[in-house]
Amino acid sequence: MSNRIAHAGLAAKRMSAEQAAALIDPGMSVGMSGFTGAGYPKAIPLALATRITAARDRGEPFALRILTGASTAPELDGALARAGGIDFRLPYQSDPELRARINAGEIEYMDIHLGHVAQYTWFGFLGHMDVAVVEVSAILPDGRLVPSTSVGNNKTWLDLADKVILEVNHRQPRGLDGMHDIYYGTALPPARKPIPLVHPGDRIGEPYLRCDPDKVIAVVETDAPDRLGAFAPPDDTSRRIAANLVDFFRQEIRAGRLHGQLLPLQSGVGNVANAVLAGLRDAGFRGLTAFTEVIQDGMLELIGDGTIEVASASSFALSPQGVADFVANIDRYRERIVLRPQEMSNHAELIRRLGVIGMNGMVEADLYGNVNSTHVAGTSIINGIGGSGDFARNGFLSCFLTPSTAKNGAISAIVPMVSHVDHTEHDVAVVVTEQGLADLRGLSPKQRARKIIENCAHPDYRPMLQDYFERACLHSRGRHTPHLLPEALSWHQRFLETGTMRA
Ligand code: 0RQ
Repeated sequence: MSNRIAHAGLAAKRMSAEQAAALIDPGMSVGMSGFTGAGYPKAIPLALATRITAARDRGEPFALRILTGASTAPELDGALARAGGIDFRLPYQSDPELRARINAGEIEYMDIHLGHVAQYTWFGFLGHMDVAVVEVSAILPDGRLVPSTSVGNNKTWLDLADKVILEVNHRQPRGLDGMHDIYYGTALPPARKPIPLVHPGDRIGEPYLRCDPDKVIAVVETDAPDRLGAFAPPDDTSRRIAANLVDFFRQEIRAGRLHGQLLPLQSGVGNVANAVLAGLRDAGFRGLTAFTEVIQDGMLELIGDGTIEVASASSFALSPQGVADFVANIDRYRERIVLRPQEMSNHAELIRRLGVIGMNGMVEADLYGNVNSTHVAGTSIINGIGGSGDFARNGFLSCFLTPSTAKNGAISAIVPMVSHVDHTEHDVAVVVTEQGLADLRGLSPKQRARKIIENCAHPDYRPMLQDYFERACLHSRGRHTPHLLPEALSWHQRFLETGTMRA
């Protein structure tokens, strides 16, 4: 028996990925593990893609509903999308092949708050789940599962799917055992009870996933790494964005609205997020905590050097160097990292109770503080809202960060009106670019507009925004939120027609 599969009944269900993939039929709703490129099944989706391609070559339709934790990797989203095997997908995704097919109208994609996915599935809002395909790092003698490098929605998929297929990945470090905290106390309204978590490091559940062995129809062994990208080092722009935010935190401490250890941090993915974390360390912050969904390199470094005492998340998104450091020091990290289901990492009740500081990237913000995190020119999806909305609405402070321009200056990240709204003006407290920071708390729409133009817009676009705002104020004779409706989206139109928003 494999030393990772200690349950005799489940060991007897071992088979190849091809045999397991043959158990998944066209039209099924499949819940897969995986969150930001960690802990996704590595072999079955590839085998499934081969099977789907063969079926389609024979002229037989074969497509699936695919639900995950968040983004996965080319072996899952990429391979299935390329095979034409996905007809519906949720939630967050970031695979280029999948994105292209969504934007080509071939795949229906539902963008949904990461914190809503599990409860919507329990409510029955997302339909029936036929099969769960979940990567784990080991199976215990009693059939409980040692989770892998992400937890995501695995608990919900294992509970609700009719059948379960497990991938046991020998490459995942054994030292993951004990890092997870799976809370089984959730209930449906009106029977819900308060969740007993009052500090990011609290362990309120158990380290293992429960799974009815009778539901398991296949166990596939793999030995493959999570597919991870290397992060570019912070550039000058992201360092300036980070410096502006760190200065703001210092002012908040001086004003008595934050204490020296701040409040639990949530940090989005990407180079700007990494730069902000490095900026906090360089500024001498110590004893911080994180209540976030993803631990990426910047956060791991801060946990390693003691800047962050404890971090709660649902997954990792590490570069190969980050993985090497994590594996080498896993016993130390296990004391400081808690991996939870995303229904906990992104739970409104917990984010509100802990007073989390949300720091997320964005595509564009408008004069009044509405934020678009997901769409180019209002129509093409990039990745999805992910967890940003969970933190923006419920956090102590919601900060949105971006370079002031994109595409070598052809696009302004500050526009008259956003072309798609993910976070409304009511959920956005702070907008930060390399130009400066706009603190929007307690301001009316017109006050916000002046601050965003002055502090955040790129100098090339500032006069254009000023001109738009002044004419809008004149034209609307002081109305509450001045706009020139025929012009409000003209910057996006100009970009589509001429390749630049510049007039
Ligand atoms: O595209 O690579 O083709 O050039 O968007 O932009 O500047 O590399 O920044 O990696 O931080 O991503 C909003 C997408 C920013 C991300 C977004 C283009 C730009 C580039 C990426 P190219 P950058 P980042 C926790 C929180 C939503 C989910 C979230 C995101 C590409 O932060 O997905 O916050 N957020 N989750 O050129 C047209 C603009 C643009 C633009 C940038 N104004 N117009 N294109 N781009 N601004 C994590 C999870 O929830 C899992």
